[in-house]
Amino acid sequence: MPLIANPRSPLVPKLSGVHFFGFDPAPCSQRVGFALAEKGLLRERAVSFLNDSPKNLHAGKDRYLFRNVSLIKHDNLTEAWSQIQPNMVVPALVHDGRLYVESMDIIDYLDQAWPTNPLRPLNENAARLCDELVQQGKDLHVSIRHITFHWSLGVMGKIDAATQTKLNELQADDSPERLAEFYSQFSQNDIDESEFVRHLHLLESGYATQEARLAADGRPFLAGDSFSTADIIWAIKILRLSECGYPLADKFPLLASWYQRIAQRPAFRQGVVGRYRFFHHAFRFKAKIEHLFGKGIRSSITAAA
Ligand SMILES: N[C@@H](CCC(=O)N[C@@H](CS)C(=O)NCC(=O)O)C(=O)O
Repeated sequence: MPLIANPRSPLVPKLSGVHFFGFDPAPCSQRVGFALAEKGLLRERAVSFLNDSPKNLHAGKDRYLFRNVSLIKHDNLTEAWSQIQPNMVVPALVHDGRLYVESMDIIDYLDQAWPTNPLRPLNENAARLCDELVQQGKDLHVSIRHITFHWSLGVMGKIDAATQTKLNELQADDSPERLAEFYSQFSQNDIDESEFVRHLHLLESGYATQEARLAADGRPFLAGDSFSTADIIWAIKILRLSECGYPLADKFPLLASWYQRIAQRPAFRQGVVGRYRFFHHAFRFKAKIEHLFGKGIRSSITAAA
């Protein structure tokens, strides 16, 4: 559901130009930040997501206004956010009063609206493979959520009973994200360690597929000769795992070199990592300390091997 035809939020129709609602450390938001930067759209300034002062209703040409939805402060678990994104997750994007949700659909929209530097390969076979890899990446999103909460956020990812009750009330009955169920189980320690390890293995089998393809023909990008949305979604998956202390280079060396190349792209530096240096380093530091004490993702890999 990329376009929400009649948004409930009174803010949406007031916005002109591009407004990106996101949270810099969140992987789904980072995908869109990466794509916007690849399209040459510059972040004009950042405001809080509901800011409706007249000077912030309009974003200039080839620019976007960043509207911060803090997942730490649980901005996403509010009525106001549910009126913009009914599944209560980030990101969302408004372009000239039209509201788009779902990160990969937003990227497809950007690709059509700003056709220079296409993000979907022009070659038909490569485009088909790109779609397949994007779908594989989307399917693994729930694994990234489990891994992030377990090996990165820990207790910081738990919510209290009052927030849970509010979330249960606000979440749409048919929400595919099942955020309320996830928070309830996670906050009450109802998810067994083996379930987190299962998600890690699912992600690793995705990494193994990419590694094998890179080994087969030395291709520079995941879908072939050109950079594509497949590189966007998979690079962000690796960024998240690297912040959990995952030893990618030891386990998947070709994928690690590919990732290094992607991470050198100016759009990745500007649109992704440059936006949240503090959290990026804090997550990595936490993972290093845990490793020193024999905890964290590396010890789980060793224990499961
Ligand atoms: N299918 C959605 C998934 C979005 C999603 O899960 N976003 C996460 C951040 S990566 C989120 O907002 N989680 C809310 C939370 O953790 O409270 C998309 O691709 O846009």
